[in-house]
Amino acid sequence: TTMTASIAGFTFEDILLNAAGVYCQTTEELDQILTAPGAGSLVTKSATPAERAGNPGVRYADMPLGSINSMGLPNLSLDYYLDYAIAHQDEKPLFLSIAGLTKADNLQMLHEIQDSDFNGLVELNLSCPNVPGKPQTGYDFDTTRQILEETFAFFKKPLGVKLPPYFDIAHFDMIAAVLNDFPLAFVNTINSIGNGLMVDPETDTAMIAPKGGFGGLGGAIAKPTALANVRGLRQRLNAGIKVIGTGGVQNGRDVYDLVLCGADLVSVGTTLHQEGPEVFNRLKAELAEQMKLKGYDDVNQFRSALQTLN
Ligand code: RRO
Repeated sequence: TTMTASIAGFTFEDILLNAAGVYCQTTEELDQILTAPGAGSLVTKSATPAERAGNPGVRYADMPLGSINSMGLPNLSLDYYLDYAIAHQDEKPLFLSIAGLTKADNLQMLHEIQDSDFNGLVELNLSCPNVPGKPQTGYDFDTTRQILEETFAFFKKPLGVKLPPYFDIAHFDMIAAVLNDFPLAFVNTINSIGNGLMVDPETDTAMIAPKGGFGGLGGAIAKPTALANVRGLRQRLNAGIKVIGTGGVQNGRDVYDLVLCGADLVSVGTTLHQEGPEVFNRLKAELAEQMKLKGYDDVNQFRSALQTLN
């Protein structure tokens, strides 16, 4: 069974990777994703110019519907992840994620990456929902355009953006109109569904501490929104912009559905957090089983092939 994909001239030998934020904060975690059977790549924790501790208190919780987090961008700094990525970039094509708190921070980091020996892909995170006082940039179409204009004026390495989920057809049209004006290698959709609230019924208390309990939702509850965003963007974006599908992957059929909606690669967050890096080989085997049931031996045979009624 063939499960390869290509983005910006890179060939991925497997279509699965971690979702940024999960299992990718330290070299110990990154090494496990790098060597996990079934994982075709990895993305590093979204970086800021300097190390950050993130939000205080309980900041991640699992519920039957999925997960909620308000990590607040804890990370070990761009230099840490850039060093890691350069050291390992000959093993697989890798993604380096950055999430500046300001446009100036993003541009500073992109200059450092441009001037470095890094030759992989950069994922510019425009969708962190959890830093108090910092709205998700991807919901501001003018600011998104401004950042991309200033970025592509000097940045020549393969770049994609991590997007927040959109919930209105007009917003799919508006973000696609911005993105199609730039030579993006990919988009990754979706980041967590921002600012949900989960309650512990035993104690009548919010499940996480920061921001009065508000945090980004992932896992099973995110799947229909992820499918809609992958599909909605695949239908609108230039063919040269590839799509990484993220959200709600628990089993091989979930991976299949994201590919059917247009995903080139598929990333795994909440379920990776629950199961650890062995999840990739399980999902790969389950995807192969789903494909066999449908008579496919190559993911390229059903990518974007979703059928609709009428
Ligand atoms: O660190 C976080 O709180 C975080 C980030 Br940067 C993000 O992009 N998405 C998310 O769910 N959490």
